[in-house]
Amino acid sequence: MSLFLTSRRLRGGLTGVAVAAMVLTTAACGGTTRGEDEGSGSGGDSAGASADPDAEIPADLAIAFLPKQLNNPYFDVAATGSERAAGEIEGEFTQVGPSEASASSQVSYINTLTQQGADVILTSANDPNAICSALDQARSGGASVVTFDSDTSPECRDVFINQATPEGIAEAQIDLMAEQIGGAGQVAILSATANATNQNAWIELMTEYAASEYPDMEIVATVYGDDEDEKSFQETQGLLQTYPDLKGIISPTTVGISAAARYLSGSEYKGQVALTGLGTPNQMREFVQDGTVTAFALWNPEDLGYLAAYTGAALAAGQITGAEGETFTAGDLGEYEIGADGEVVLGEPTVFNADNIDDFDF
Ligand code: RAM
Repeated sequence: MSLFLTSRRLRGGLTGVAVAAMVLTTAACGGTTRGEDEGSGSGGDSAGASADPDAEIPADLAIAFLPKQLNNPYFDVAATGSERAAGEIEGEFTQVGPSEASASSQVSYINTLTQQGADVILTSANDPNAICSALDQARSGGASVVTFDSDTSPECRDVFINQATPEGIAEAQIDLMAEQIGGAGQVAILSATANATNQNAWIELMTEYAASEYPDMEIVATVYGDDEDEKSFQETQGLLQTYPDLKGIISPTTVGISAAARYLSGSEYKGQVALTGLGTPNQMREFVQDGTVTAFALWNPEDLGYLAAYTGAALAAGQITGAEGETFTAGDLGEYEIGADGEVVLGEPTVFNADNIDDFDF
């Protein structure tokens, strides 16, 4: 079983946790690789059987970026990474997507991309299964499909670019909360949408990890802001009313954590109720500076988009088929290896706090 190669641009922060988690995940995922699945537009053969690592990336690849929703600052940053990669390989970049992150809202966009003959579709799935038949058609039509950020079921795409290991992401958030509340008390989770693959994986792992590592920390509720600013703001307010003894909120979504921070910063709970989770430094800076938030985490979404686009190009070129053990080069980020279940891990998340937040601009 091969280990994932991680980005050469690993950042500081969660080293121990994330590296240990990466090894654990690798050991835990066995079984199928993408190469055993049928229907890949890029081949779908066993490792190395039809991959040609030296194949040239053709010019003018039509590369489509389909986020969970438009106008989410996190995906806007990821799109700049994909667009930069597309520029480097002389591809044609387009972004399309729904205004809301509901389960099937991406289907019609995929169908249109298929009709237009997209070569590469990069998408973060709002639901593990809702877009599978649309993606099947796209792949039958010759498109290579790369999921990033939030996966579909593995058989629905060629490769998934995971931002970090789910264990690393989950444990980081629980450890950050434990540090901020002394490891004890009621904690609630403010998530994005109820069907999101990434959110649900992290919530399950956070719950397990908290129960085993911090028995005095009680996760009392999970609520959904649907990655809408106003709904996330209201859900935060509702949590504080419903749970007067609440010690902290974990929001594993950039939309949720920034809305929760805005609510807390203007309320009596500022500095009293801890808030952590996953946020962009640019959205969270003012709330770290005003004392609402001590520390939170994220990866670099631009790198995520950049790696996804290079992966799509490598698939379209035939450099890789999506099978475990294949390697390819993702521009400035260097070489990556495909792990079990057609998954590539970007690297480790970074923890942001008052000391380092000004070093980041995204
Ligand atoms: C939001 C989305 C996305 C998630 C980030 C952390 O922008 O829910 O899927 O990865 O937050």
